[in-house]
Amino acid sequence: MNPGIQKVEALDAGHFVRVEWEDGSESRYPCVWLRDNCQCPHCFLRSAGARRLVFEDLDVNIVVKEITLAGRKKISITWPDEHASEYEAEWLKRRCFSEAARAEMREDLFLPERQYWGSDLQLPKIPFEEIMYNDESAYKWLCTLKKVGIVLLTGAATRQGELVKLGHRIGFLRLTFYGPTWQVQDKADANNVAYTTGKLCFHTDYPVLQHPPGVQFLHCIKQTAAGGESEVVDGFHVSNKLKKQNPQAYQILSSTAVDYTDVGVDYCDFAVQCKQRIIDVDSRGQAVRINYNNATRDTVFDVPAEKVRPFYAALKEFDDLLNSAEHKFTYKLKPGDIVTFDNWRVLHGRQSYHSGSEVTRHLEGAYADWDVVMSRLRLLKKRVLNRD
Ligand code: OGA
Ligand code: NM2
Ligand code: ZN
Ligand code: ZN
Repeated sequence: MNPGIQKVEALDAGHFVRVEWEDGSESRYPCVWLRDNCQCPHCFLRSAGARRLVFEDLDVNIVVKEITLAGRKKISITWPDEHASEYEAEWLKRRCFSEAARAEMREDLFLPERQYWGSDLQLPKIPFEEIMYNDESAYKWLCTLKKVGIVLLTGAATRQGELVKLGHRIGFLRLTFYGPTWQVQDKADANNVAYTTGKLCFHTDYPVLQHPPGVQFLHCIKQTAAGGESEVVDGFHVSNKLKKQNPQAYQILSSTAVDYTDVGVDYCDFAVQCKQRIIDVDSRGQAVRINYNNATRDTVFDVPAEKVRPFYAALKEFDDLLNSAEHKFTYKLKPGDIVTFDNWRVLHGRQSYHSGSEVTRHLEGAYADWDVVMSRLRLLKKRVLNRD
């Protein structure tokens, strides 16, 4: 860390600046980018950490007029209009355009590392108390949630309201039509299949929303004696398996827009419709979000008739892989447990249980957005790693 600069020079008729570091390595910075990112108070609002420079004022063909090295830790550039910019060595180093430096920055900002799992999952567990009061534990919780996709918090009180506290710990919860938090229990005239005693096959929650909740919390307040076991499966791991086993099925599921519907009343009345691909992929074809809930998949299916059966065949292959003993992990929530999981990656289900006159099973649920969770994770990381 803290590299010094050996030498600076302009290259390519002033369109690039080349920095030679003390360790002999070099970085090249395009001048248009340097001018765009001038850190002076005129161009950059320090208090907001944001650019003040307006794009109209940027000359995309700009070249340097003069460049000097100021004591190994800073470079100064004078532009053709005499505007002066200074850049610190450390700031430049972190923004190096080499493939390796960009990969490092990407990892630092987005923690893309994934640990795939199957029935061999060692369900990560942390006491609820610890993550609430200890920053290192909270950091560990969120890192594991990102990397593995599921963490069980243990020992919470067996009453409603613990998830609201958890929401405050990260920032805030995601409000949906089912309310700020919601009660999973057998209800008369249930407005969702989750609010019955029936089996829930593997699903992600809320694919009917354009931006489905990234993270889900389920707090067990009361658990029934027989049945009601939980199941989870790593949707990204299974997607990789499907791609290898049946590329055609993967292609269909990652390209067909499936209609979802949810109509009813809860927090307020709602009539939600959305089209989602069951396996959402990035530009490199890697699965980034599973959108699958068989209960809310619409009867309306906006595809040509001849594409229907091939779609069902593809979904059957995926569903069979999800349910294979090799891939799924079964456990039973105890009162005081809070399961936290990546709702874009982990599909979850539950076994049916018996209904009675009295409520024998009660979970309180809530959602959070990945933006909020990752934001808290970055702040905790900074606090935990900078404390010596
Ligand atoms: C749900 C759900 C799981 C359970 O409410 O969406 O998946 O164990 N519940 O009841
Ligand atoms: N609940 C649990 O997609 C869904 O309908 C998931 C949502 C009712 C808030 C269930
Ligand atoms: Zn400036
Ligand atoms: Zn669910």
